[in-house]
Amino acid sequence: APTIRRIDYQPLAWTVQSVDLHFTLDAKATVVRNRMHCERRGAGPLVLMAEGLTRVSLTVDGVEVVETALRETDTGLEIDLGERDTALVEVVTQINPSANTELSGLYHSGGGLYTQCEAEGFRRITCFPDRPDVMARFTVTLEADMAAFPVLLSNGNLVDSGDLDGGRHFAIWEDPFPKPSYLFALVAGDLEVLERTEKTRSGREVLLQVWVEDGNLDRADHAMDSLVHSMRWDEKTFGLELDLDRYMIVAVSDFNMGAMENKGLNIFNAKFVLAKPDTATDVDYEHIESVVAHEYFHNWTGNRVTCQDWFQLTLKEGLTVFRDQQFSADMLAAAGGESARAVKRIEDVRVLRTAQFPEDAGPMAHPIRPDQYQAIDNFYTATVYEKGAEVIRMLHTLLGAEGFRNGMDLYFSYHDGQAVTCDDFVEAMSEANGVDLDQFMRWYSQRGTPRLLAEGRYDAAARQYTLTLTQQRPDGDEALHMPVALGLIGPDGADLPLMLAGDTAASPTTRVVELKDTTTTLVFEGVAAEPVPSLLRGFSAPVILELAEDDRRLAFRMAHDSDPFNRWDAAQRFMVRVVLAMTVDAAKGVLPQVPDAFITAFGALLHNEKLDAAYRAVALTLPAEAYLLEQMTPADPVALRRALIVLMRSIGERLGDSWLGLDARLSVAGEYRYHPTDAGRRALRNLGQRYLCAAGVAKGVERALARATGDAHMTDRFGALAALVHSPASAEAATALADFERRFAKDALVMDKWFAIQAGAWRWIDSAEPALARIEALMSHPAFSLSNPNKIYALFGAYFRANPAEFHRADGAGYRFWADRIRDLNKRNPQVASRMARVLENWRRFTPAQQALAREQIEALVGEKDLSPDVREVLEKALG
Ligand code: BAL
Ligand code: ZN
Repeated sequence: APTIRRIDYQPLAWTVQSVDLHFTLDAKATVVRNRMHCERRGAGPLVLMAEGLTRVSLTVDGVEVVETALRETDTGLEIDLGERDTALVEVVTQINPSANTELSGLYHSGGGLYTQCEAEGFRRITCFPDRPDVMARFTVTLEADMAAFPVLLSNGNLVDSGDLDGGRHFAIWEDPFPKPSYLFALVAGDLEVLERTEKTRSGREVLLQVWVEDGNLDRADHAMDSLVHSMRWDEKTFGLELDLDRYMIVAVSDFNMGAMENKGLNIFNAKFVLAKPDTATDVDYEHIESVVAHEYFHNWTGNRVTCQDWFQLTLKEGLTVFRDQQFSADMLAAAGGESARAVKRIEDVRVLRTAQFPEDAGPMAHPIRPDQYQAIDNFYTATVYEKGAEVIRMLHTLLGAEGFRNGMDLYFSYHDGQAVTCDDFVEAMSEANGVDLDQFMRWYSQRGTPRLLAEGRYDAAARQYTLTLTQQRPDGDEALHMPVALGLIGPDGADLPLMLAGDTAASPTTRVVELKDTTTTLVFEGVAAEPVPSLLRGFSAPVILELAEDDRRLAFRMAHDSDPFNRWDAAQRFMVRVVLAMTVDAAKGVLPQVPDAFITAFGALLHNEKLDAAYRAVALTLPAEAYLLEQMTPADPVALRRALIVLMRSIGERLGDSWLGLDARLSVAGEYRYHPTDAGRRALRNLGQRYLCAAGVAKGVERALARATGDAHMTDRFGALAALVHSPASAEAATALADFERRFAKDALVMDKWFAIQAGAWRWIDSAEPALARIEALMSHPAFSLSNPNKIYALFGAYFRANPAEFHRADGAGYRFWADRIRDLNKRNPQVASRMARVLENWRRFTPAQQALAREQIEALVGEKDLSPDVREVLEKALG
C-alpha cells in the first residue's frame, strides 16, 4: 500500500454541500441511492472514494456520466465536471451486508444492520469524498421489511416515518449539523429501548435513548445514568450543551472497537453498554461510564469541530480522552473523595505505561500527530489516545483550569463547524492565555518517551538543596516544554516549604516548574536538613523519571509522600527493583528470595487503615508483566513469571493473617451498588484473595471457591474465580470454571470473561496444562466464534498480551499459533488481525533464541501475497 504523508495534504476541488441518501435495506442486497449536491472549491475533478461497491448507475445533473469523463483510481473514481461550479451527482450502489466480515461499512450482526464508518468505512457504503474535511448536511431515508427491521435509526432528528405496501416501512432522518462522512450511522433491527427525557441547562427538552438487543433491557440503566452525568458535567465544566433533540446509544454484539461517536447515534460494543450486578464487575461499570462519556464528549470535541485530516486524529482523541478522564475523576471524587481521584490518575498512568511506553519504544513508535501511515486504522493507538491525553493534560497544568477553559471557549468560537488541525487548537490555548506555546508544539512532532534524569545535592552549611533536571529525548530532538510538579520531603515525613533563589516567600509545598531547556538547575534555599525529593507529582509529564533511590528511600516515600500518585509510584519502583533482582536469580535456576525490607514496606501500606481500600488495592498490586518486561534486556517472560510466582506466594504466606482479617472486615453489606468506596473494598478483598490463593492458604482457597460458586454478584464471583485460576489450586479452579460455564453459557459478554481468564492462566505447577492446549480446545466451544471481535480479544488477545510466559514458549508453539491466527483473521477482518499482529512487534526485545523463532513466523507471514495493508504495515515495520 502507498504511504500517505501529512505534508501532502491538499483540499479537494469539490465539496458536498448536502446529501440525500436512500437505503433499501436488505441483509444480503441493500441498494443505496446517493444524491450529492456538490460545490466547486478549486480546479480539478470530483474525487469520490469507493471500496468493494457494485455500481448500478451514475449521473450528473440527471445525465449518465460518459466514459471519457470518468477515471477509475486505486481509491475510487474521479469525475470531470467540466466548467460547472455546482453539480447534482447521483450514484446508486448495491452492497451485501451479510458478506461484510470486516465490520467496516454496513454489516449484519445478530439479525440487525449496523454501520461503522470511521475512519474509511463510508466508501464501502457509497461513492463519496470520504474525508473528514468534507462536511455535508445529511438527509437519510431508510426503507425495510417491518418484521425483520422494526426499528430504523439514523443521525439527527426523525422527520417522518410510516408504512409502505408489502409489509415494509420507512423512516426519514435529518441531521441539522454538517458533518464528515465518518460520522454517518444507521441502525435497522429488532431492538428494545430505554428512554428518558432531560432538560438541558438552557431549558431545551431532549430525548435520550439506549437501544439494546432483545432481552437486555434490564442492563441499560447504568449506561443511561452515565449519559445524563456526562451531559451535566460538560454543561458545568465547559459550558457545552447537547445540541440535538434526540441522542441515541445503540449496543451491538459485533464491533471492532469500543464505541463510535456518530452524530446523535452512537454505536457501541455491547460490552461498554450492558451491565447489571450479576453480569458486570465494578471495572465494567467504570469502563461503561467512561466510554459513554467519551463518545458523548466527542459531540463537541470531534463532531462540532472535527479533524482536517486523519493525521490530526489526536486533536479529537487526545482531547476527548483527557475530558473523559477528568469526568471520571470528578465523578469518583464526588462519591469517594480525593483519594478516589488519585486512584483514577494511577489507573490512567498504569495504562499509559503498560500500553503506550512499549509502543513508543518499538517499531510502531510515532508522534501523537504521525507524519505518515499506510493504513489509518493502525493509528488508533495508545500514543494518539493516551499520550495525546497527557499532552492535553500538560496544557491544563500549565494554563490552570480557568486558562484551559478560556482556551476551549476561544477554540469553539473560532472553529465551530470546521475541520481543523492540532495547531489551531494549541493556538487558541496560546491566544486565550497570552502564552507562547511554540516550543510546546514539539510534543506533537517527537516520538519516543523522553527521560528525565534527576540529581539532588544537599549543602548543609549553606542550607541549600540543588536539584538538576536533565531531559533526554530518544531521537536527540530539541528540548521540550515540560511541567514538572515537585516537592521536598523533610526527615520527619512532612513536606517542606519551597523557596527558590530569588523568591521573596516560600511557595506551597508542591510547585510546578516549567522546564524548557535540556538541563535545568533549581536551588532551594533555607533547607534545614537533607530532604527527599518527590518529583513529577501527579505524573505531570509523560516521561520516564530516573532518580537514584535506594530501598530505604523508596520505603520512606511509600510511607510519607504526600502526593498519592508518587506514593504509589514509590511502591511500584520498589516492586520493579525486587522483581527484577528475583528474575535474575530465576533465570540462573536459583530460587529467588524476597527481601524482608520489601515485605515490611508492603505490609505497612496494607496495614495503614488511614488509606482508603481502593488506594491500598492499587498500591499493593504488582506492576503489569508487560511493564516489567519493558525494564529487562533481554526480556525473559519465563524467568519473570517464576519470580512473580515466588513473590506472590511469599506475600500471601507472610501476610496471610492480615489478608484473611481484611477479607472479613472489608465485606460490603447489602445490595450491590456501583460506588467507589464499595468498589475499593471489593478490589482490596479480591487482591487479597489473589495472594492467599497464590500461597495456597487453605482458608483463602476455601472462601474463594465458596464465593466463585455461590450467589455473589459478578465482582465477587469473578474476583474469586480469577484468584483460583491464577493459583496452584487447580482442582478448585476447575470446579469454579465449570460452575461459571453452567451459569452463563448463554450470556456472550460474561462468557468473554470465562474465555479470557483461561487464556491468561498462569502455570503454577510444571506438570499443569499449558495455556495453549486449553485455548486450542476452547476454540471449539459452542460459545466461541471467530466472527465476533470480543471473542478474539478474549481468547487470543488475553493469551498474547496477558500471558507472556506462556505465549513466548521456548518451543515456539505460541508464535506458530499466533501466525495461524493472523493468517485466518486477515481474511475475515483485517482491523482485528492487525491488532493481533501487533503483539509481536517488540520481538527484538526477547532472547536470541526467541527472536529466531519469532522472526521465522513474521517473515513467513510477510511473504504471503494476500496480506491486508493493515497487517502488512505492522509486520513490515516489525521486521524493520
Ligand atoms: N472515534 C473512534 C472511537 C472513539 O475514539 O471514540
Ligand atoms: Zn474517541
